[in-house]
Amino acid sequence: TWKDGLRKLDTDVPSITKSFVNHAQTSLGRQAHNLDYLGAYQAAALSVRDNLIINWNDTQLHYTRKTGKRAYYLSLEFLMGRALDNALLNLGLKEKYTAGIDKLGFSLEGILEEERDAGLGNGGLGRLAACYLDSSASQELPVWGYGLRYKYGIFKQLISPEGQQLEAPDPWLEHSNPWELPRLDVTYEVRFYGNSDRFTDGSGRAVWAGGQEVVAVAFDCMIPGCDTRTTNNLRLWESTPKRGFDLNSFNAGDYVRAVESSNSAEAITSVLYPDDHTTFGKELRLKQQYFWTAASLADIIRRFKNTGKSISEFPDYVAIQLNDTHPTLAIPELMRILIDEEDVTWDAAWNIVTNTFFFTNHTVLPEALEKWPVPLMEHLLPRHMQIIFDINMLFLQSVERKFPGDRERLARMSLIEEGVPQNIRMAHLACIGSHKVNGVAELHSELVRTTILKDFVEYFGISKFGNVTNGITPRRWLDQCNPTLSDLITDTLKLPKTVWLKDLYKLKGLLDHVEDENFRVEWATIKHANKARLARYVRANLGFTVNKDAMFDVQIKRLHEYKRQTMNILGVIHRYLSLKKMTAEERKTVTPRNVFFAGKAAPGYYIAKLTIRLIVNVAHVVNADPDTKDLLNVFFLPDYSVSLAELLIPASDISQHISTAGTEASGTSNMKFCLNGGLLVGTVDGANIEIAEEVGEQNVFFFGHLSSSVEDIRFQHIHHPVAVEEKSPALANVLDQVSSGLFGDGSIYNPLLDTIRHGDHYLVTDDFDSYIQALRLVEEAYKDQTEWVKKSIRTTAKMGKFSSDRAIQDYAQEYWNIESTKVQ
Ligand code: 26R
Repeated sequence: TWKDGLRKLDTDVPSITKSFVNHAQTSLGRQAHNLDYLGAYQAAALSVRDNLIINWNDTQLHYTRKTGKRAYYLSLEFLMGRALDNALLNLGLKEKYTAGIDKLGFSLEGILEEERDAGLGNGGLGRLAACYLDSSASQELPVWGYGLRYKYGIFKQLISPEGQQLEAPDPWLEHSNPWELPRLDVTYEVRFYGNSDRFTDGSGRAVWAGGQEVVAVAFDCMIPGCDTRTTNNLRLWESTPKRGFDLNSFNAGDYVRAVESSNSAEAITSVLYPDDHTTFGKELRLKQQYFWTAASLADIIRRFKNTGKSISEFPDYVAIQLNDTHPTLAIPELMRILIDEEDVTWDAAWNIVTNTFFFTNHTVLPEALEKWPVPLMEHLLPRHMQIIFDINMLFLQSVERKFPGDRERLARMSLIEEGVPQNIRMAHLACIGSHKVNGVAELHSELVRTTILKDFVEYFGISKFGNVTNGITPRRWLDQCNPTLSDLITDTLKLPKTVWLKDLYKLKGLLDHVEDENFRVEWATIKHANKARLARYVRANLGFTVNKDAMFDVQIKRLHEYKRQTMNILGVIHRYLSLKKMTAEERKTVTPRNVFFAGKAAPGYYIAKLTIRLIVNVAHVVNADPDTKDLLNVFFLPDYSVSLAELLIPASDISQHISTAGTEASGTSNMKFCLNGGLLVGTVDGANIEIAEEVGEQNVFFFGHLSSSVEDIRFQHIHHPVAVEEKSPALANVLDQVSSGLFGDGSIYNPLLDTIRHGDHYLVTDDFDSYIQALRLVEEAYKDQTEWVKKSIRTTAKMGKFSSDRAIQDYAQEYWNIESTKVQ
């Protein structure tokens, strides 16, 4: 019988070696004599996967039987990184696998290095989605993720000897992906183009027909929770041509055209757009968005209908979180399905929609607010364009009733921005179609309420607009990336590891040990070992020698003007110039510092690429100068990724989060550094503020103007410009040195330097002196190592709030209204 056939897994060491060998032999067709490390990784992954699949099957069956409310997280990006170590830790099997694999002559550490990162995201938004999946499973919440299975993830970054960023494709599936299950049984057809004809019966219904159809195929990825059997699902869609796709071309003998059209179906999920915080309005991206939201909604509705409940109960059983505006087409798509296919009236449909969706905004930068040209939408999705116009008309009528005669307000709030062409404002659509809207840190949520959605707060009332401060998973960002610190914490708190990992507020117990010298020595020794580990990586992969006894100062994030990597490198130059002026005696008092940068620039972002170039060329000069090379070194580590972050974060003494106040919605790496005992140098922005509230301002190096003055300062820049020389002579000198060729042909950098000399939208000039002062204070503080280590411990101890478990519980309770449920 079926039952007799079911596998039960034993997890003792002999069973683990047996399962590993079985997979090498019969899944991979390999033998002991020809099993290399890549093969060993695959065998290990398949063996671990067996555990995940069994838990995953049981979890899904449990959800189906229980039929309570579920939540779905729609994100165009999931920046997952590697899966094997994470699965082993969450299953609690790492030690046994280490032993079992060791017996076969492999090291687990070596095996883990063979895995490619799943880089299906750009930065903060994508990694946040990954942390939320880990927390949902760990908190035993019925949550699925929905995304796209890009054939190529975020590009591989190469740096030329001149310091230019080059982009290469990331064929991450090349070695096959053991962590996904192709579900050829789960497919949906998705239509593009064609015509939409409204019924003439006044029902508001329409028929959308013609155009092209493509097929979405599901690939399921297992998301294991920590210390629980709950294993949730991340469903990623792949686009394939519809069978018999463009058969007409075949019949006409035009084989090549038929193949071309099949290529165009596959193009939809071929590549992740590498743009971060800038919109381009590309048709293929809009196609991606619709393809993904249509397939996901069809899947969600099919699952709901299987429960036999009436469609009016949909919001009682389904909550859908929109990760930024990228999935906003889900709103008109659900309207379309309800009205055209389910025969629901407009008002009832709108009621269902606005009780189902929740919208998170992740940035207030104007250039990052999505807009789609009306003609493009009309062409690609004619029915959705009609629905959006209808939503807009009814909405504006209602605004007019509330604020009679306020024409300007109507223009500001309209879903349509006037112009040639007209544009659809996706954030407005996401806002009015959602039950609640939230920002990702206190300051950011307040900016959402008072700037980009101010009119909507006045219309809907304040209670629709909340805040959920971001969080990070302590499993990956402490236990996995810093195992020795994790062990020390476990020993010190005298709690089982999974207890504090799942209740991160328990870390405050570390405060009782701050005065214990032995503990402090162990703490510092671990930081030092993590620096040595990073130094070995840099030596082996880049060929540079890194002084592991220096202070490690790290800034790793996407390159962007608002994040001000430029200010950091100009600060480095300032320091270099000061060191050059010192006597040999004076230099002896200086703390050696290694400054690390890593991050990718959007391929079309010229200024960001120039910043990389400047960093690389400053590194060439500074690292080679005999006067300074023992005191100051600069490293740009190419191809930043989740895995590289796992190496860098545990090694940092300080990290830099220096965005112009009001521009970084939250930041999440700031939390990761602090969790690993690194201190912050930062502006009063995003989650830095809440971190300082938790750890105390005396443990954070704050500087710079506050967000409340930024607008005024920008106004001054435009109407009463003051030269850099007057505002910051120190900065003016640095700019002159760059221009005059200290780091190679200075003229190359003028377009970058001019952004500061003229306009200076990101206030580098205004903040530079206080930035340099903050770094001086860092150096002072670092000299007292005893006090420094105390600060480090106190910082880690106060990170409880920033666990993504807290964040996801907040969403579950205040937004989705879903409950934890234990898999039997
Ligand atoms: C191209 C356009 C549509 C686009 C705009 C913005 C594409 C991608 C983005 C990325 C934005 C939304 C993003 O990643 N924002 C970051 O979200 C993090 C998680 O909430 C925050 O920590 C971080 O501060 C914010 O910049």
